[in-house]
Amino acid sequence: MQRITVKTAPIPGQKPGTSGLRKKTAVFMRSPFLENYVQATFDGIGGIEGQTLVVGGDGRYFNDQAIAIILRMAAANGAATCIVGQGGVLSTPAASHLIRKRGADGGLILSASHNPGGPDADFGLKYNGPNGGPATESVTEKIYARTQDISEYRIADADAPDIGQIGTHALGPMRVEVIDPVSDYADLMESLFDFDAIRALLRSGFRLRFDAMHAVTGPYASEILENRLGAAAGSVVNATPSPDFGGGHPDPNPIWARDLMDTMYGPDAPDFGAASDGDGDRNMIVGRGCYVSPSDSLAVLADLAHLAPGYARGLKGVARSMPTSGAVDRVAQAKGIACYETPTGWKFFGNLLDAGMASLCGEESAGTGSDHVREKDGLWAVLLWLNILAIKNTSVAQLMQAHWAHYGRNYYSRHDYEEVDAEAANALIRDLTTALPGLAGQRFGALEVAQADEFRYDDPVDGSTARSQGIRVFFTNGARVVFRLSGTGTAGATLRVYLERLETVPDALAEDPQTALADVIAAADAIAGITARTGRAQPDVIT
Ligand code: G16
Repeated sequence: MQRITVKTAPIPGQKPGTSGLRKKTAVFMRSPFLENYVQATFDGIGGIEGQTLVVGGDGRYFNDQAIAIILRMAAANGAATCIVGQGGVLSTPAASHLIRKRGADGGLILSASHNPGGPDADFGLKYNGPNGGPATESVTEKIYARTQDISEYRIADADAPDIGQIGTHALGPMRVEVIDPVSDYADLMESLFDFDAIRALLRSGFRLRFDAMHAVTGPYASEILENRLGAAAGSVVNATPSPDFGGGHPDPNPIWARDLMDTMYGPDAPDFGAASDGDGDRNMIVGRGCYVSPSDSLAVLADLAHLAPGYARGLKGVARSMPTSGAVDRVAQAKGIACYETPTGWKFFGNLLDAGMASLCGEESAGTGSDHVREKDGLWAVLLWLNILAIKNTSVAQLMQAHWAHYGRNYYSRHDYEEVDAEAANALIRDLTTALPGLAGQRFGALEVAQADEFRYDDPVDGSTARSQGIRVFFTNGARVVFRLSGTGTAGATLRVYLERLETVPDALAEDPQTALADVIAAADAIAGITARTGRAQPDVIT
C-alpha cells in the first residue's frame, strides 16, 4: 500500500453544527469535500497514528462509498485498526457502545440522523471521542479550524476491503475488523433490563408495534424485540434499512411517523407503539390513544427507571437540554437529586455522565439516554418503557395520568419554521437579543414577562462556557417561550419556538397542548414578530 498525499485547499462551509457536519449528499460527494473534512478531523484530534477507530453509519445513500474513503484515509494516516459494522452499518448508540467496549480511541459516525437520505437529500459525519460521545465544543473547534487552513490530505492507493462479510482484513498495515453490528448492543440491552418481565408481558397478550422507519434500527429491533423478547413476528415494521429510508423522513414524531400514530389512535390499536430515527438515537413513545411528548417521557423515565435492574440503585442525577420542559426538574426535586440544564446537543451531557453527576439525560428533540453509552439511544428508551410497563402492569395512558396527577403537567410544544431565509432568521434572533433588557414587565396579550435572557452554560466539570444558546422569555404565570435556530439543518434556517406552561389543577390536565398553550403561542408571535418576519402564518412542523 502506498500513502498518497493529495494537495487540497480549504472548502467553505465545513463548520460542524449541533451534531457534526451535515450537508446535502451532493455536497459531500463532490471530492474533496469529504476528504478535507476527514483529514481535518484526524489533524484536529492530534493525529490517529497507532489508533483504533470505530467506523459505521446509518446506511444512507453514499454511506458505503464514504466508508471506503475513510478507511483508505485512516490507513494512510497510520491508524492501527478500524472496527467497522458489517455493510458499514452501525446505529449511533451501538457505535458509542463499541468505542467504549473495545477501548477504541474514537469513532467516525456517518449519519444525518432524522434528515432524509438519498442523492438529493442529506448526509453527515461526526467524530466521537474515546468516551463514546460526540466531540466536545473544544474538539469541534479544532476540527473546524483545520478545515480552514488544510493544504493536503493523505489516502491509501489501495482499495478498501469488502465490508459486506464479517471477518478481519488488511489495508496495508491497518487491520479492518468487520463485526456484527447488532450483537454487542443487544447484549448490553439484556444486561440493563428485566427481559424476563418484558417476555412475560408480551406473552400475556400485550401487543407492540415498533416502526423502524426503513432505517438503521430495523435489524436491532428485530433481534431484540422479536428474537430475544418474543414479540409477535411482524411487531417490527419497516424493518429493512434502505439508503433513502423508503423515500421517507426518518424522524420519529407525530408528523413523520403518521402511520404509527394512525395505528395507535385507530381501532384495535396495539398497547404500545414506538419508533426510532435514521441512526437509531431518537425515539417516539405512543400508547393506545396516548402520544407521550419527549419531555414527559424523560420525566416518567426519571421517576421510574429504578424498576429496571440496570438502574435499581437509583439515579445519580438527571440532565436536560435548556429547551426541554421542566417536567423532569419536578421529578428530580421530589427525589432530591440534581438536575442540570445544558445547551441543545448531546455533546453537553458527556462531561456530566463521565463525572458521575448525572445518569439519565434527555432532550425535547426525541432523545433520551443514560450513562450506559454516551449518545442518546432510541431502543434503550423503548426497552426502559417496556420494563416499566411490565413491572407496573399498567397502560401508557394510565401511567401518564398518574404522573400528571402527582407532578402536574408541563404542557409543551415545539413549533418549527423550516427553510426560512437565513438572513431573516438571523435578524429575528439579533433583534430579540437587543430587545431582551426591556422585555421584563411588558404585557403580551394575557401574559406579562417576568424575565428574559440569552442562555449561557458554564460546564461544571471542565469550566468551559457556551454562549448564545437560545433566548428564554419567562412569564409571571410560570410559562416560558424559547427561541433558537436549529444547528442541524442543511438548507436556509430553521427557527424553533419552544412553548411551555405548567398546569397543576386536576381538572385541567387533559387538554390539547395547542389549546392549553394558546396564550403562550400568541405571546411568542407578538414578541418575535414571527409571522411578519418569516412570512409564515403557521409553523411547518408542530410537535
Ligand atoms: C441532534 C443533537 C441533539 C439535538 C438535535 C436538534 O440530534 O444530537 O442533541 O437536540 O440535533 O438540534 P437542533 O435543534 O440544533 O436542530 P440528532 O438526532 O439530529 O443527532
